[in-house]
Amino acid sequence: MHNCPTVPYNDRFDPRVPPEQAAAAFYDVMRKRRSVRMFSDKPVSRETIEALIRTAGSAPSGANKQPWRFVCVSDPSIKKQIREGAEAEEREFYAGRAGEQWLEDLAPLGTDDNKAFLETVPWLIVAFRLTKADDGGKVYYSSESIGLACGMLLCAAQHAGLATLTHTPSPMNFLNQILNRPANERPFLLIPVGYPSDDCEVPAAAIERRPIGRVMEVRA
Ligand code: IYR
Repeated sequence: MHNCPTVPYNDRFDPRVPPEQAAAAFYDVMRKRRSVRMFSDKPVSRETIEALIRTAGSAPSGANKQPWRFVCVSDPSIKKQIREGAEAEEREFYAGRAGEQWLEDLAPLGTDDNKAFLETVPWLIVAFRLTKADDGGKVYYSSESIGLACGMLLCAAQHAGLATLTHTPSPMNFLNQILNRPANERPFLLIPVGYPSDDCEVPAAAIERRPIGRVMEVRA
């Protein structure tokens, strides 16, 4: 690294917790995550949401351009508009736009075009990918970058004891209109964040994870 000012870094790791233990503990938190579609209306503080967004915003990004914006909605009238916009798209999706194969693949999840949870849940986080930086400059690997940021946001929410869904009504441009976003912002994911409802259930069919041997290949 030439001509690049640096700061010490290796003092920021805690040598007392062995990685085996820390990794297993984190896995234990994350393995319990499920996509939730039955939310409680129990409030979540703005402070909590801000910490989740700070975590997301700490993700690596191409040339550190941070090509993301997270619009956090708790206003009931905006949540209602988002529900209506999403349900309008989903009605067409389930009525045929998805095609037979896709609908067949979704059948075990039991999803449909009713998205009442978009109004019940205390927060909707709408992740927008920036196609250009706010100053009009270039961004790099923006899909990878915002994907990483959203992944970290999901981890942070799970770690905080909150449930999430990665909701992708398609197309999602209605979110630009409702949330008044500029042309350099493309909706990427709609992430409801809250507590599961008391009667929350999730599809039994989606519980199985592929075994490690199918997910991981080792060359040691
Ligand atoms: N967006 C629709 C359909 C849907 C698509 C996929 I791929 C899923 O994993 C789940 C649902 C909906 O939210 O119902």
